Amino acid sequence: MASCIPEAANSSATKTTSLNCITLSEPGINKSVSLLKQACLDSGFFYVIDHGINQELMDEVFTQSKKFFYLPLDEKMKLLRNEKHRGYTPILDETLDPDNQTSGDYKEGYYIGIEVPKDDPQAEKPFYGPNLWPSTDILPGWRETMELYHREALRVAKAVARIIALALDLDADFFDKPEMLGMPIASLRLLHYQGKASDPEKGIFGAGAHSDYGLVTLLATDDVMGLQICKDRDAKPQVWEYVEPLKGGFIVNLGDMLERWSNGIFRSTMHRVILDGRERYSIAFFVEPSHECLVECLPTCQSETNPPKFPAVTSSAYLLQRYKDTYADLSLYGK
Ligand code: AKG
Repeated sequence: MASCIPEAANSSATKTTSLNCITLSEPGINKSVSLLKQACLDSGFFYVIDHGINQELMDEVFTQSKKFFYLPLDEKMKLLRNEKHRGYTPILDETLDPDNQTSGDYKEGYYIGIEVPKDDPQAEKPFYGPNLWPSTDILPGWRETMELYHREALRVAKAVARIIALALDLDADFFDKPEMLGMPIASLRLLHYQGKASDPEKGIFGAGAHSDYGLVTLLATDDVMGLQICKDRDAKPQVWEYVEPLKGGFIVNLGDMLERWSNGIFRSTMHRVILDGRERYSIAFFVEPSHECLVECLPTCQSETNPPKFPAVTSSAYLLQRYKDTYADLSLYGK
């Protein structure tokens, strides 16, 4: 198994999963297609290395993220998320698994999307619009760091999407089309778990069990363990395994839209965050296709005996519903 995690680390913790490691460097691309395909059919999670984002930039995003979350709550609340899902999300704002949680997720976050100026007609559409930015007096250089990382992470996601396309027997540029990743709903989300210990029995989680919504998610984490995946959502009891952090690499998982495109062949795997009481930071980059993109079963994934399992849906309709199901109403904050 082509894992990036040394053998000793894998075997010392029995409940740590082993993930395939995909390189984005040219000489390894053919091998990457088969490793990625195997991972997509199995756990829906894999590591990505050699992605070309330098460690200084990754470190700087974590540094700037900490600076933001260290601000007093009233400063952060001035940037409370808006109806476009940009800005600050306080502790308990999101409840990813309402059926099994007794409170919201014990995490705070910050959403940054593709910047669409207010006077651009596209800004009318859900999820497009200008970002909310902390003042440069308080956090100089913050916006520049996040914008650079957003561009770089999108470049990496598009490279991963090309390998996914090949693994699905499609042309490599299948997801590059304007209606797909031309103007994606690509959200950088800074996350901070303040250290409340999780207690699954009592319904308390850093992040409740969920699958991601879009095409792929690139996740960078600090070295605090917390992410768990459940490969078989129908198993009783469910079996959860930790995913080991990988410094400098991304933990990548597939989202629901890819599961729908592939007729359930590629897996959008359930995951959650369980905390042992330590503080934890992570940086997620969610890649969802353009607003109007119609997500429907690919011709290569259906046949007479295997008809489409999911109805076609547009990217934004699917996302709006999922956000509605999991976020507190903005009116709770007097908005
Ligand atoms: C999410 O925000 O969807 C996550 O699953 C975050 C995972 C993590 O922080 O490790």
